[in-house]
Order: sequence, then C-alpha cells, then structure tokens
Amino acid sequence: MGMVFRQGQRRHPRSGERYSALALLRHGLTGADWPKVWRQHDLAPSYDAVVIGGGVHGLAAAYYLAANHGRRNIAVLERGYLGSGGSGRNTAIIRSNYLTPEGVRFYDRSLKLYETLAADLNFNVMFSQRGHLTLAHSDSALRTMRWRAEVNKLEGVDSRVIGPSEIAALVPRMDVSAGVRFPILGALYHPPGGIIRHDAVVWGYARAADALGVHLHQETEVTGIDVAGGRVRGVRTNRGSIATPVVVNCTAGWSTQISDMAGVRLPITTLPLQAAVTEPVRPFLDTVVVSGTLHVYVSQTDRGELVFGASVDPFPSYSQRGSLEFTEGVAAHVLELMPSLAGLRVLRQWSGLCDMTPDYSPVMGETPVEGFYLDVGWGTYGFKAGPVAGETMAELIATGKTPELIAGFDLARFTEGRLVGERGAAAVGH
Ligand code: PYC
Repeated sequence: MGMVFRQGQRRHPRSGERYSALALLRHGLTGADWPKVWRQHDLAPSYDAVVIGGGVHGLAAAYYLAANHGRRNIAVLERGYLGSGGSGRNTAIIRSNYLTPEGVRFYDRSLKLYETLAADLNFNVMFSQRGHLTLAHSDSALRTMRWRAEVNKLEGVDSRVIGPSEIAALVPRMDVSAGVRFPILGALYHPPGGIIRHDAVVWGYARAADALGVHLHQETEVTGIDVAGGRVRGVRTNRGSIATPVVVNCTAGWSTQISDMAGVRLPITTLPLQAAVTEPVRPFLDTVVVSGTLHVYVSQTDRGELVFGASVDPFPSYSQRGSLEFTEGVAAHVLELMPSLAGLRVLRQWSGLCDMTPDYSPVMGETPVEGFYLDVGWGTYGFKAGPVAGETMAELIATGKTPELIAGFDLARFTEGRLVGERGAAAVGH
C-alpha cells in the first residue's frame, strides 16, 4: 500500500512531496519517510454523520458524502482495522449478471463505478475484467441461465448463454466431456465480470476519504446508539461518546446487533462463508468459473494462486475460521471440474460473515428511527456492491430523497410483501 501516480505525476497527492524513481526505491527498501495513507484523529465530540463499519461500504459512503455532496464533518468507526471484516475476506468477484431487473441495474452501476475507480481514486485497484462463467449442469439450471441472460440483455448488460465447446475454448482445463458425474451443458457468460484487489479498494476509498477530511477511527467499537423522541442523537463507543444526527449502519456480521442498539429489528440470519487459496502456479485460468450445483467458484489471481469459495455454512455462526469439511468439499468439487488440479496445495483458508435476508437482496435506506440508516443484509454479494451502495447512501443522506436504484431494497418490503427474489443469481446454491 502506498503511493500511486497518474502518469508523469511526481508528487504525492496529499503531502505534495516530490518523488523520483530513486526516492521510491529508497522508501521501499528502508520504509523511511513513508507517508501515511490516512491519518489518525482524536474522536471529536460531534460529527454531522457517523458511519459504522470501516469496510468498503462504510468507506465508500463516507467518501461519496464528501466527494459528491461536500460533507466533510464525517466519522467512520471501525471496531478492528479498516477492511478487517467482509471486505478483506471475500473472493473479490465483480459482476452484474443478476436475475431481477432491480438487481441487474443496481450491480451494474457498481460495476461501472469499479471500471473507473482506479482513475477516480488515483489508486490502482487492479480490476481485471476477465469474464465470468456460471456453469449449468442440468436443464433447469440452463433455463435459469437463459432467464438471467434475457433480463441482463434487457437492462443493457452483456451476458449470453454459451455451449460446452465455447466453454472449453475459454477454459481449456475444464472437463466438458459428457460422461462425467456433473456434465456441463452450458454456461451464462458475462464478459464484463472479473476480479479486483479487494484490499486496494479499501485503501483507495480510505485514502480518498481521508484526503477530503473524513475522520477514520480504527479500534473504535460502538457500544450504544442514543435515540430520543424517535430520532438518533448520538453514538457511544469504547473511546467516548459522539453527538450526531445521522448514523449509518454499514456493518456485516454484526448488523443486527448494531440495529438493535437503535431499536430497529432486522430479518437477517448470519452465516459464515468459507474460502481458500492455493500455492501459486503458472497462469492458466483467465475467467472466473462458478458452479452453483457443485457449490464452488474459482479464479486465479495475478500472483498465480487459485482462490476458491463455497456456499455459506449450513448453520448460523460468528466463527471466522475455516473447517476441514469445507476444504474436503471444495477440493472434491473443483476436481470434478478440473481434474488436472489434483496435487495443488492449499495455503490458507478463512471465512467471512454473510448477513442473509429472506429474499437475498440487501436492506438499504431509512428506518422508523429518524437519522438511522441501513446499508446491510448483503448476503454473499456485499463486496461487489460497495461503490454503488456508497454512492446511493450518500445521495439519500445528503438530499433526503431515496435514489430510484435502491427504492426496492427498503426494510418495509418484508412487511408489505414486496420481496426482490435474488436467490437464483447467487454464485452458488445455498
Ligand atoms: O455472488 O459472485 C458472487 C459471489 C462470489 C462469492 C460469493 N458470492
């Protein structure tokens, strides 16, 4: 993490310090005078808005409040370090090939924001639009892929169903023969999808928000939210109390506990989702491959490692550790698709917490408590939504008007029977 430059630029964007190639090398080797990417601040007694959660959602909301709406007196509170939750634990897949028109439009705006994010933040987020394949192993899966492709096309999103020979051309190592246990009948191919460097997204938003005056507070745990007369008055933390008229819940895993503090109940169940990474090997996989039936997705990083993920664990838990059952299952499923990977060693595994809603769509917007906003319930889709969630939440808070893109994701839909069923577009079956 460090300095990035527009082509030909020779100054650090905030400090204005001049750099030469030699100075960069000296910084890299010695660590001397390395400028901080964001600053530390004392907790102020009051802020215009407090964002809870220092992942991509919270940082993006704070950044767009500052960048798009000129709001500067904002704090982001993070219990651990920035990006220590879902933002640092996901498998960094970006796509917009959803099933519902609401979902497609929303995630596509996020994908578009990701396309220009490196330039917008002047920070290399390493977005690789290498294409995304969702395999179909049965007629009913193929029908769902066709359905998604049609909705995608109607919304202007590049997606189409392709057959086994085109799949084999894209992924030569894939076993597309007919005699296997789970034959590949086709796939939804989504060329703009891909992977990104998730830490870089967090650091890029953090640096840009800091440069605009946002206070980023790490190791700052929220212990209570003060509500009086039906509106938010402040936030209590392990470092002291803050007066504020606006609190935004941008947490994952603990979204229900934070909302409970404001007296707002959420229809969310929290489940871990596990992932793993292998030793690096020569590049051979340059698309993202997903199989809902086999509960697995895999991509290869720029460093050559294979990153795997599965569906959420079958029971609620707050554990962020991996399990042997997961490793065995994911390895078996990957080998069904690419038998030549046998022998590859797994280096690390971990899990992140997914807040599942009844319809697999998020909960965004206002609540019955004035000034208390929700950006939660991201299930297994949170990271890819970070930019658009930040942009729309910032617009809502600054203008008081709910942007059309998130109108369907309001909390009231669960009591009014307006669900936005997005389960059919989950990366894997749940
Ligand atoms: O929705 O693309 C996805 C996804 C990948 C991993 C978890 N969810």
